[in-house]
Amino acid sequence: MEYKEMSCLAIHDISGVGKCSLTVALPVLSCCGVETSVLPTAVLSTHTGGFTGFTYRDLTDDLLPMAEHWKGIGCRFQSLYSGFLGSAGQIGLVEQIFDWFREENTLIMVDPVMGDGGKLYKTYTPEMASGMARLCGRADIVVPNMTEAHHLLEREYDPGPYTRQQIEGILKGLCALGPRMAVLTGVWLKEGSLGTACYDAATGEAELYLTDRIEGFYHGTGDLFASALLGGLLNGMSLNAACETATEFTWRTIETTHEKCADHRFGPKFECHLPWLGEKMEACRKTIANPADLR
Ligand code: PXL
Repeated sequence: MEYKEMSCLAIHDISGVGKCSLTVALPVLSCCGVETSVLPTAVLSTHTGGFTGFTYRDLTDDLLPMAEHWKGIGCRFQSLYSGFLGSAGQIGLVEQIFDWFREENTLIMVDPVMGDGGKLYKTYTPEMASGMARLCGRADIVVPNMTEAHHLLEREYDPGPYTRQQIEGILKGLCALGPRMAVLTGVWLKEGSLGTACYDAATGEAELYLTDRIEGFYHGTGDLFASALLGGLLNGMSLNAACETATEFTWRTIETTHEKCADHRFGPKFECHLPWLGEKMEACRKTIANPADLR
């Protein structure tokens, strides 16, 4: 099959209510002009962060048969993007799927979804820790929050504030696991700020993108940020430009969620900001003859 520029295989769960993972990745990547195929790792009634009584159907046994079928019909993807995984076994299968679909120019993004606010999610087991670090080692870019980064680096969680030096140390530690690029969320230097930081081991350059902190905890914003970041990179943005754009998109969404939603468990109110994101992507495409050449 012909190789498609701007295509993605997204490997995450699908949570029916509480916008996160695939229900965020699909609309955001589509809005960025990225043709997205999905490999659902599990089907849940809601995400696991804040609701009780959610249903959980594990799809581990379907992962390889689905991927085999795609191999058989000649599917190829420009990027592979993994997020929430349900078990240590699934991590090994995703590694195998990366091996099957990786080509010379494939961009592999791993969002090592494990926890937030210093705590691991209920479904995350200790044996998944080493597997997730190994999976990150197979990626070109990893996108953890501060909780996940500390866990991956086997450091005791530090809630912040952080110094630039600390943040650079974490970014470099993440790249030492194997990926060329690392992007951190939940970065802050002083009261009232919050944002992201990115690092490219090839250039040794680190950059921070800080915004005004909006009080509260917003489920699904990590998935929103990572998906917009990938969209930017596939459109030919530099790591810094993609990180800046994804940070602003996430901040705009949080502002709307803060204003309009009483219960943040139901997910970020991002839909009204998709046109803004789409315009940023289109503006970038217009300046670049062949986005794939720039990666
Ligand atoms: O947003 C991360 C995420 C993804 N998928 C599921 C989750 C969470 C976070 O709580 O529970 C099922």
